[in-house]
Amino acid sequence: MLDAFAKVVSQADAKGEFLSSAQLDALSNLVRDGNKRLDVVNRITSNASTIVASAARALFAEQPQLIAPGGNAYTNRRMAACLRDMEIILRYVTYAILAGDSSVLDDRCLNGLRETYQALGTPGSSVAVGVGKMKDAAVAIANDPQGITQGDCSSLISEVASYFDRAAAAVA
Ligand code: PEB
Repeated sequence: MLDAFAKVVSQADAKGEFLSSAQLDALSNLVRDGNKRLDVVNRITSNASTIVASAARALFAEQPQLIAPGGNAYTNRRMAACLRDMEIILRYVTYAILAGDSSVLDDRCLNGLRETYQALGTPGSSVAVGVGKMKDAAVAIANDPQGITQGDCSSLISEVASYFDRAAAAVA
C-alpha cells in the first residue's frame, strides 16, 4: 500500500534517481491543498451511510429485478450483503482519497472482486451502477458550498471521482 509520497519515492528509487522537480511540485501542491483533501475525506466519511443508502435506493429503483423474488439482492441476507459491499467500496475510496493514491483501493478491495462476483453470480455491472451513484452522492456532498471556506476544488473532485470510476470499472 502506497500513498502519494511513497509512490514517488518508489518510482524514483526504481530508477536510482533523485526526486524530479515535477515530482516535488506535485507533492508540494498536495501539501498545499491538504486541508481540502481532509475536508473531503471527513465529509464523505461522516455521510457514508447516507451515501450508501441513497445510492442503493436509486440502484433498486432503476433495476427493480434485483429486489424481486430471485433477484441478487432479494432476501434480507442478500440485501445486507449488498449494502455492506457498497460500504466496503466507499470505505476504501475514502482511504485512497486520503492517501492520494489508488493502491490501497486496488490491492485490498478491487483485486479479484470481479472474479468474486462472477463466482457468486452477482451482476458486477449492477454493482458498478451502484458505485457510480455513490460517486454522484459523494461528489455532491464534497462540493457542497455550505459551511466551508470557498476555493477551487476541481482537481481534487476529479481525483475523487476517478477512484469511484476505477472501482466501477474493476467490477463492470
Ligand atoms: C465482496 N460480496 C459477497 C461476498 C464477498 C463480497 C466476498 C461473499 C461472502 C458474503 O456473502 O459475505 N467482501 C466484499 C467486498 C470485499 C470483501 C467488496 C472487499 C474487501 O471482502 N447484490 C446485488 C447488488 C450488489 C450485491 C448488485 C450493490 O444485487 C452484492 C450490491 N454481494 C452482494 C450480494 C452478496 C454478496 C456477497 C447479494 C451475497 C451473494 C449470495 O450469497 O447470494
